[in-house]
Amino acid sequence: MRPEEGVLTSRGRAAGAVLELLTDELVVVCNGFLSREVFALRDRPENFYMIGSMGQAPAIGLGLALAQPRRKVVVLDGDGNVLMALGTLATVGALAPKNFVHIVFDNEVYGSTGNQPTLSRTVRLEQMAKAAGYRNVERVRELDDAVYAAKTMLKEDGPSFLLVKVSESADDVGRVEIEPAAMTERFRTAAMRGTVL
Ligand SMILES: Cc1ncc(C[n+]2csc(CCOP(=O)(O)OP(=O)(O)O)c2C)c(N)n1
Ligand SMILES: [Mg+2]
Repeated sequence: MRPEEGVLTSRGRAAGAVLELLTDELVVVCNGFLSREVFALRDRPENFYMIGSMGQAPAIGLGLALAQPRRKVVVLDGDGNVLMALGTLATVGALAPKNFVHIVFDNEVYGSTGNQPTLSRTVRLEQMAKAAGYRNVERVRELDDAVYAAKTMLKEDGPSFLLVKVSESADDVGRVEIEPAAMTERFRTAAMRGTVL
């Protein structure tokens, strides 16, 4: 079902639609409710949930993308997270890994801590990414457009940045039910699969 004109889709629906597109990509998810939603929607060994450290997901994804150039790395991020570590946009833009896809679900709030407004309503994060040197940059408000852009970015050379405007209402989901050490170990195994050292 298409959301009403002007009404934004929930982040859970947008994230679910993006997750359906994935095959063997390595995924790094930012901290907060997005990690919980992704865990509930489509947990897989190729997912790394950044539990706790805000702003760090793209830095981890960048390291992975450089270490595994033949593997697509997808970072699922939030507006507050991006604003916390804006310098990482410059590092990604400067190093320009072709296999790096950065998808930001922008609800214009710090939703995980009580919907305090962020600056993403006025500061165009996708324009900052463009200025930093990301190769493909899109800003979308509709679910169909998000799916189309994500599908395209998963195929083409990056670095790519997709900003998806979503509503601030969060779905009711539980915590990430896997210990960080176990999650890291299974992620490491999944990331090394197929790698010839
Ligand atoms: C350094 C730091 N400051 C604050 C927090 C608390 N915190 C956890 S998630 C979050 C909000 C993240 O915002 P955003 O990326 O927009 O995601 P949303 O919560 O909207 O899903 C905050 C403030 C933290 N974990 N680390
Ligand atoms: Mg947010």
